[in-house]
Amino acid sequence: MTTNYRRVSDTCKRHRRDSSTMEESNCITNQKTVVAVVGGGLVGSLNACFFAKRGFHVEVFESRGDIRCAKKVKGRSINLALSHRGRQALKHVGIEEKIVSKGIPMHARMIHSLSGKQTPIPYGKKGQYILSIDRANLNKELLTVAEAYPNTKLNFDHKLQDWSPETGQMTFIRADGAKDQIEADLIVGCDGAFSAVRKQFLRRSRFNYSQTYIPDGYMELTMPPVNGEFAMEPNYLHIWPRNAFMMISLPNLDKTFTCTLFMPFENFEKITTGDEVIEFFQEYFPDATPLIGVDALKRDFFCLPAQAMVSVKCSPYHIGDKCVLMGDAAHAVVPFYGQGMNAGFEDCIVFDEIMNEFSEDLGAVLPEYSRVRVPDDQAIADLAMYNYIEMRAHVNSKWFLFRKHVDNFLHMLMPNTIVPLYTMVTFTRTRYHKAVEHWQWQNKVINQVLMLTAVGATVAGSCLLIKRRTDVIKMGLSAEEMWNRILALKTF
Ligand code: FAD
Ligand code: EGU
Repeated sequence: MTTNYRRVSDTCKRHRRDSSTMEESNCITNQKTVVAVVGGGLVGSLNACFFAKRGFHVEVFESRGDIRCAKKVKGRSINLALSHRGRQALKHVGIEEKIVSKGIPMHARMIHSLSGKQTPIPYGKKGQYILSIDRANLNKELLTVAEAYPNTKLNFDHKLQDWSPETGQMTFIRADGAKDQIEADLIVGCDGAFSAVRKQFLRRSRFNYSQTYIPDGYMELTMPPVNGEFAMEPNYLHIWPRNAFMMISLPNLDKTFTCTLFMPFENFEKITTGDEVIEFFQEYFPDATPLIGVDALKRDFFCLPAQAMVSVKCSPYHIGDKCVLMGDAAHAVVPFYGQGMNAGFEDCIVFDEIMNEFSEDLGAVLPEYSRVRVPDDQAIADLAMYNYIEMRAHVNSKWFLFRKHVDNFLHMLMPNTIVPLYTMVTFTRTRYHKAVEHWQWQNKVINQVLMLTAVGATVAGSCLLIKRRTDVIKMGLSAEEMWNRILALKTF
């Protein structure tokens, strides 16, 4: 085996030298700090824009090839919910409109009950909506914007193998097995949940790290158009809440929907034949089954195995003035709040704000970034995990509707005091940990109000009972069921 080490001066350092001899006015990289962004995914490519905007010399290293050259993967268009925090970050680098124009607004959730009944629940007022965005397209656009800066270079097919916290020297492996050694002043780890940059953090003292796999896997299925039109109402986030099973569906520009089925691996494993798939879907998602298509289901269910979901927390996010983690590399969250990318994008804004505050003094900026951002990322990681547990424990479609109506009703009564948690998370830049604090406070208030209401209702009910001993069982909910629900509210 031959290992070919390219010299450091072949890459970054060369850029520095070249630019000093070039006459072009936009080559101001002479003497500039070299920032290596490891990972050209969503957060890496956006971060490259943030650093490029400041005039740093930016090198992006991505292990895969250029996704803009990749052939289309037909039938699988994976989408994401983009909300306020993510949009604000895109705005900072001037591409909010470009991205938003290719997104599909979702003004409400559409809850599908087992019987096929669909109930919309708005996200908020008219202007409050989230966007369904094509992940691959977003990544492509971000790469193109980053590349347009003269002081940015994209290096595909560069997989980080290791790096040195002492020197900042990185070793990359190329597709042909060749190795590249590259030096940078600042390494920004945006290489996702299984970050290679983070490995050096794990070797250090006083670095906190935890990762948790949830028992569920997810599987993405495509719902094709019907007669050239969307098979369901397009401007909604469709949800089939079934306790341990859940399906979520977001619209795509090509009039398909991407349905994501969340289910314990144990249950995935029990389904081994095409007929069992149909049986399962007919039982839990009868309305969606013909729309996805029986034949497609039988085929696609076995195309790819269910994917795992991991929650990662760590702190601090930096090593000296040399390296910092952002996005999933710093905080992978389970997808049950639709915030992973949004939080990663907000990381970039927060870092940018601190860069302004500390005049780009990396020795001061990096510790401050860890100090400010860790509590917020941990709060959203906890919230997402909490919502996963909550949805599994007792969220069927009726309960989901009930909870959202209670939230919205109280918000309507006291718009400034009671703000639903998802509203603070999704439509504001309230610090995640502050949103949690406010939520815990208002839950106390809500519980007290509900308790009083329940007591009042019980008293009133008793009076009625004494007056006329009619059939109380006629009420949709038994008193015991109602009481259990009120108790369950305490955990929200
Ligand atoms: P990634 O997107 O993982 O990118 C990391 C990049 O680094 C990749 O391009 C990878 O090739 C590269 N890389 C990895 N290792 C190396 C290496 N050694 N050297 C060089 N490059 C490397 N978020 C939302 O905001 N809204 C949603 O609706 C939403 N839905 C989701 C649904 C599901 C089912 C899942 C699993 C996640 C969802 N998320 C959502 C979360 C979102 O996908 C992530 O938070 C987001 O992709 C994180 O971006 P990133 O750039 O940090 O990491
Ligand atoms: C999961 C997977 C509804 C995309 C959380 C809501 C999600 C998304 C919710 C996926 C849910 C759950 C919220 C948004 C969003 C809701 C939210 C979850 C987008 C509390 C592509 N979640 N998601 N909450 O309120 O705040 O509608 O894969 F089912 S968007 Cl789990 Cl707002």
